[in-house]
Amino acid sequence: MERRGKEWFRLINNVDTICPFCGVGCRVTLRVSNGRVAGVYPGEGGAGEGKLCIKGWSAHEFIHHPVRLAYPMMREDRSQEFRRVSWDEALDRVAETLKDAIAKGGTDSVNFLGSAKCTNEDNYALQKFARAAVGTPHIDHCARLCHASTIAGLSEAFGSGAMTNSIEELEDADVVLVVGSNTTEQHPLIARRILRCVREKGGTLIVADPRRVDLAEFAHLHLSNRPGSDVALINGLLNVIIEQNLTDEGFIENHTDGFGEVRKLVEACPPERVEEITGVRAGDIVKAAQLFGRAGRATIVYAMGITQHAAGTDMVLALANLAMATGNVGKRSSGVNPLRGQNNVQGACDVGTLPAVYPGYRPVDDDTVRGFFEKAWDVPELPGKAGITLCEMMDAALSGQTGWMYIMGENPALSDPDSQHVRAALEKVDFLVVQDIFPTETTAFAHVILPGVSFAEKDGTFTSTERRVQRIRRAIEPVGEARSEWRIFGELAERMGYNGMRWGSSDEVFGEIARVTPIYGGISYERLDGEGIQWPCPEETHPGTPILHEGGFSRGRGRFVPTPYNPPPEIPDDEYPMLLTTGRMLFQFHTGTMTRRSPTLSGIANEAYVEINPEDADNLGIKNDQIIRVISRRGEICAKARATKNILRGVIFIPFHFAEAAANMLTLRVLDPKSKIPELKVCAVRVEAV
Ligand SMILES: Nc1nc2c(c(=O)[nH]1)N[C@H]1C(S)=C(S)[C@@H](COP(=O)(O)OP(=O)(O)OC[C@H]3O[C@@H](n4cnc5c(=O)[nH]c(N)nc54)[C@H](O)[C@@H]3O)O[C@H]1N2
Ligand SMILES: Nc1nc2c(c(=O)[nH]1)N[C@H]1C(S)=C(S)[C@@H](COP(=O)(O)OP(=O)(O)OC[C@H]3O[C@@H](n4cnc5c(=O)[nH]c(N)nc54)[C@H](O)[C@@H]3O)O[C@H]1N2
Ligand code: SF4
Ligand SMILES: [Mo]
Repeated sequence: MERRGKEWFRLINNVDTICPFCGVGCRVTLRVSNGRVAGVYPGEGGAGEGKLCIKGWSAHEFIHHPVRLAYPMMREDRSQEFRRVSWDEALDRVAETLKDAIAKGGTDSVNFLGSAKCTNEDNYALQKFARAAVGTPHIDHCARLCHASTIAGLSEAFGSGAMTNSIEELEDADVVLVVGSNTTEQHPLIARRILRCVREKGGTLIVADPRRVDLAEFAHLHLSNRPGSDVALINGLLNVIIEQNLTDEGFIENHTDGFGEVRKLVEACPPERVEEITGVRAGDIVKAAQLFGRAGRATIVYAMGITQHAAGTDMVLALANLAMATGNVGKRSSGVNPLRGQNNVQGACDVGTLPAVYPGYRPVDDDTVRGFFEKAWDVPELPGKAGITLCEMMDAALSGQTGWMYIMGENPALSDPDSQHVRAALEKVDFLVVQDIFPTETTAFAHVILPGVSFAEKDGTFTSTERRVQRIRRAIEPVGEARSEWRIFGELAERMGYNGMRWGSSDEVFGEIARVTPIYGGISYERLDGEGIQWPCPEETHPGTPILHEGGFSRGRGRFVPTPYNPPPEIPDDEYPMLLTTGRMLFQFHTGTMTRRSPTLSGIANEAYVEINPEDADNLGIKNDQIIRVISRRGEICAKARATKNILRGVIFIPFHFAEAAANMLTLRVLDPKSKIPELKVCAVRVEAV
């Protein structure tokens, strides 16, 4: 075969970018050969310290999968097959139907979902399109299912809803309290720091989780509390800390308000009472409180075990109370550290893919803020009210209020609670546009499917869980006719008669983000060539901010908020006697669109299972590996039983990755009133041998 010079250059090429899976944001180098990504290697340094977990090592495997969406597809109605169409035809149709929908039902009848898998530039473009070109406030994304309660809780307590400290600091803590985070499987390169703290640097680890997760093996104390009982547990810890004078009175006095009310509340939560609610022995609660309260530097790490509850915001507020009462905010190796899940969920939130805030978390109902964006985006009027949230969009679709929906890079048919309800909602909307890189359970309901580009085919930025903005770089040409997402919104904007989105490059989009988002104000692609930059970074000379609230809280003074314990909305009873909690495993990611297409990952684990305590299994006549049926008030699924002592009696655990045994057929659609996050971690079920 003849090789011309240019192709020869392209034969092997290394491109430095960021892992597309979790929020740790490890650096990867893509090895490109003949226009294809042939392998992934760890990039030097960064959060992952030159290491990757198995998902990172396998990140090239889905990119060239034969079923990647390669061209736009369309159909008139859901009874027809999809046909391949040109980009012009598809985008014309999207714009026409959007105009019709607005003419018929107003801008309130159209909804947009952004994507924590896509770049900051992509999400900025989506929310700007929705707000400026369409005029609707109804924009949200999967952060609603994930850390909405963190944003609500930590904003109220501290003034900023992000991880207070940096990943690297974890290893120097005296005490690490890990609550509801299966860190070794879900944030492996953060777990490595915690293990180093405990095994090499003499730190103490406390784990609170109803399952004996791997990290618990290394813990000084494992508190296996009943799912949904964490507010009680944390109030109990604070009770002992106050009782034994382990509070930091100086910090409370100088930096916070409202401690008196919290003190009054937790006085009524002695360890013996907390034991009754949580199932954790009173003696262990006292021990944990003493360890935490006596530490010079205590840090809290948490994830979905805390946030995904109908009382999720209260759970987060309780943790903030604990940190403030012991003076563990605003200094190294301390703080309250929500581990953000998706590769760019932090960034998608930062750039305004949320219904109540413009880029940079500025409230949509503030006239000054709105005025600023009307000027910046050159539109006469922006929506001045908050939009509805993800789960509310599904309700609105079902009730006929929402007639037109655009979903970029999400798979709600599998990832939202109560799948039957969600699928009925997706079926009901008059027109559905889905922009993804693979066919999914959600594209099955679409009228138009648009092929986006994968992380390997685009330039842009992801913001990791430690607020670190990092560059991702295009390594290969788009697969087929796939197009970068922000360009798609630019073209749609033109069709809607709005010309404020004529960017020529992702660099230009980022420049605009920096101009309108003060926390990103001093960041530019040029400055991102090295380590990335942690926001807030307001000016070009600002080095970025590894630790938030140093010397004072973002909101001025920290706010203690009393958090009375409320039981979860659906608890086991005679008919549904077991408690179901759901989550993830190491080898699969969410709805599996990418990981189930990786031979390495699916070769290891590609099957649903139900973790059940062996005593419960015995009582129900269930053997290990036997297929069992799990039934809730919403639906039922069948999967293999996995008997393990690592789970509390009376509780079962199902990972939500597998469409053929979808955990969300069972889950509950009850929302936290403060943050609208659904209760994904507790519902009542019945289990039967099949
Ligand atoms: N391999 C892999 N990694 C991922 C993901 C993935 O899908 N696969 N997803 C990413 C995303 S978006 C996210 S948000 C993170 C999630 O990361 P995690 O939150 O760590 O993952 P989960 O499995 O949802 O839940 C964590 C733990 O909460 C416990 N738990 C359940 N209920 C309760 C409770 O009421 N209280 C307490 N204290 N604990 C409870 C569960 O037993 C489980 O061990 O992972 C990210 N990383
Ligand atoms: N029962 C239960 N349900 C849960 C959870 C739980 O713990 N239990 N956790 C919840 C949490 S924390 C989360 S974050 C959500 C996740 O919910 P989703 O975000 O809906 O799940 P994903 O499978 O990550 O979907 C991402 C989609 O983006 C596509 N994609 C990937 N890269 C790109 C790209 O560059 N461009 C475009 N256009 N598309 C792309 C993928 O193919 C995939 O279809 O699930 C939630 N659901
Ligand atoms: S820890 Fe997260 S970011 Fe790092 S390699 Fe694994 S999946 Fe990728
Ligand atoms: Mo998440």
